[in-house]
Amino acid sequence: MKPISDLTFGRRVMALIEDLARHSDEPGRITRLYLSPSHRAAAETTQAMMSAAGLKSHIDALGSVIGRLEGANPDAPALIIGSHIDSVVDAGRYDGNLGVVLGIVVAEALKAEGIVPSCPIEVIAFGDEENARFPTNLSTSYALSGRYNPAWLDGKDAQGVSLRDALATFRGDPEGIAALTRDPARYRGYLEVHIEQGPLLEAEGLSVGIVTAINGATRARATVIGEAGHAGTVPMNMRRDALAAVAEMTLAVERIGAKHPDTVATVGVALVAPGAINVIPARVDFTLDARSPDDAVRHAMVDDIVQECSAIAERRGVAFRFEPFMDSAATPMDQGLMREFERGVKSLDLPVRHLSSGAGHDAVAMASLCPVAMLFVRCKGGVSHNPAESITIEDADIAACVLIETVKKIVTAQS
Ligand code: HGY
Ligand code: MN
Ligand code: MN
Repeated sequence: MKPISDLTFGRRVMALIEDLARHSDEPGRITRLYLSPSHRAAAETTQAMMSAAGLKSHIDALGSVIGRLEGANPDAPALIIGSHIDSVVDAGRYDGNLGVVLGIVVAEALKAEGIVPSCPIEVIAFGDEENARFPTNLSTSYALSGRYNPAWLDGKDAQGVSLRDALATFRGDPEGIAALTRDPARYRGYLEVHIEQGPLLEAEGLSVGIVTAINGATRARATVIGEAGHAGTVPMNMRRDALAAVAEMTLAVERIGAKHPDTVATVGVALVAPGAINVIPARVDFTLDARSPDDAVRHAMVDDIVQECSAIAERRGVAFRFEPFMDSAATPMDQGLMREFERGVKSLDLPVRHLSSGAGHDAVAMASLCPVAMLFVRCKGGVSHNPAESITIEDADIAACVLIETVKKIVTAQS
């Protein structure tokens, strides 16, 4: 039984997490949207952490932070360890950040043990995994496999700022995107460690689990247009109330999403206009997030939702517009890399538990470049996308030890 360390790694992980958690665009809570000032600050902090760990680091044209250790043979296919440092609104501090700081801790551990990896190792902090600001889909990680959609540059945030303009403010480079494309032959795999964001590991008393596949996801922006009117004078049967229509549509989304045990469907944003107490809502812009491990089931579910919303709009005399902007296929993890994680978990004499991921991750995009695998870490109550998100220092330590052991086996096996 490899002794679990004296929490040295756990303490280091928590310290780096706290260092990153300082960066937010909202006082008193963590909101770090892609290309925001806090994303820039967090990227610079991450770059400094990587440099201190002995990685040659830079911030790329789209804002991702890249740290690279050349290794004994710089021409050997590289191993990438990564995750994201952007967040949702009022986020927790571990979602994404944990996988980035763990990559840095691995680099520190190899340096401390004087281990020169046989191949290059890259640690990457992606910046647009949440897709919470612009209508994009894992844009900064898809760029590495040459799948950046130029239309993303013209997408606008809630304030009407285009991604292109935000990138210029961030000191990124829209002209440098094509050059980010990597040669798949030069990458042997991508490892991502992430909080589970679900209740299973905690329910079974496990610190870590090995991901088998990531569910597919559809995301869309939708609009209902009714008619503004005086809340005091328009009779109820003569209204074209956009919010009442969207309320009915939201319940339809909930009902259809619940039809299958492993599908989910959510209306996460609903912006009401004009938004006055005595005005019948004229317009509602809302979003749909629908997911399933089975792509055919997901597509059928979304078709059902669109059909039902159209019928509701028809009956209520309002206009309904549906604009999908993400169709992310279900993504199986690479069997070979999963076995590497299994070996790492077993080297600590921990039980091996496989589980699927309901949440999306940069690993979905990285699977278009190279083999990918993920390790999940228990989080309290399975809570995430919530400031109450938390992990224990013991689990942080175990995750670090598993990742260090896994990476050491990979990067020394070739020598
Ligand atoms: O929404 C997700 O699945 C991820 O947190 N971006
Ligand atoms: Mn995440
Ligand atoms: Mn997230």
